[in-house]
Amino acid sequence: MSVSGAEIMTVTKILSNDYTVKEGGAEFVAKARGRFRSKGTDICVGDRVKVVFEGGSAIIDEVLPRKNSLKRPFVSNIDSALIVVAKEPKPDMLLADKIILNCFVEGIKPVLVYNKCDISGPDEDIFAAYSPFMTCIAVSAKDKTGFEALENEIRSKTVCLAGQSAVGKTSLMNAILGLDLKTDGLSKKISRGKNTTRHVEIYEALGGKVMDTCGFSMLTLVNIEPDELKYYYEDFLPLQSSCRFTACSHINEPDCAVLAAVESGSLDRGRYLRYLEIYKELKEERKKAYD
Ligand SMILES: Nc1nc2c(ncn2[C@@H]2O[C@H](COP(=O)(O)OP(=O)(O)O)[C@@H](O)[C@H]2O)c(=O)[nH]1
Ligand SMILES: [Mg+2]
Ligand SMILES: [Zn+2]
Repeated sequence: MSVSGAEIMTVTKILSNDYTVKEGGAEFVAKARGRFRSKGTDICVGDRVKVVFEGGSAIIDEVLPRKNSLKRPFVSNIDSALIVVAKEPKPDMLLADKIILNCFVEGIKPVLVYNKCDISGPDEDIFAAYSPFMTCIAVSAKDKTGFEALENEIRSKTVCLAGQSAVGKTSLMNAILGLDLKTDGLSKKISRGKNTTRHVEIYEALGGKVMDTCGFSMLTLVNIEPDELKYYYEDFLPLQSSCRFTACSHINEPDCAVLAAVESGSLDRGRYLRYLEIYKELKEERKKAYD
């Protein structure tokens, strides 16, 4: 590592204005140039950055183009998002659907991880609704049920654990890595103020990288037209050609095959109602943007 030269490194942790950057065996706590602290140009965990050294300090000088990114959790350059739900706390499937939508828009593989299976088996309705179009695995951080499948989703990849507070993200991280990170579902308290939603940390595991993130709630936060929403519902796509109208949005059009599938019970009603909700939110966001 040359002192005067620049290095391309990965941001692995952000606390206030301290950015931990790593590459190979090297690790520094860097500051970022002022221009990266204004809204919309923030650096996130997962970013590949150019680090320069000035007067003995590491400075982030440039952020390389992102392969992809999520807004919440705010991370970049990931292969997949492990969306964790559990019997307790009650699953927030609207949040899960929004993360799944973000994943499909960004080309990230979403995986549904149903944790705490030692308490009760996985929710059959959730598996029936989601397993037709995405990988769903049932696990327990407590007794390591399902860990072979879970580890296969992590091996040699960069993945992020996402989902509500207290579903067991940090516990899963601990069980996978044999670590002892604080697990009370309240880890968000360790970061301050506006950084709460972006406290993320990367750990190396199974030849890959895992990012533990905090619980959060989420607005829609994808930049798509409401009428494009249907293209990111892989469970609706095979039905599209059976709708009467080619441009059917599956909202209130006559002879809609998606609605018919909901009525007949072959598509999950909850998933469809959340689709309507997200569609409505996207419409409202558009309206705000153009008002
Ligand atoms: N019974 C059971 N409890 C779990 C499991 N995983 C996590 N918990 C508990 O759920 C609570 C929240 O876990 P934590 O890992 O902090 O959740 P996080 O907020 O998603 O990181 C803790 O009390 C854990 O002990 C599990 O597989 N089984
Ligand atoms: Mg946690
Ligand atoms: Zn339709």
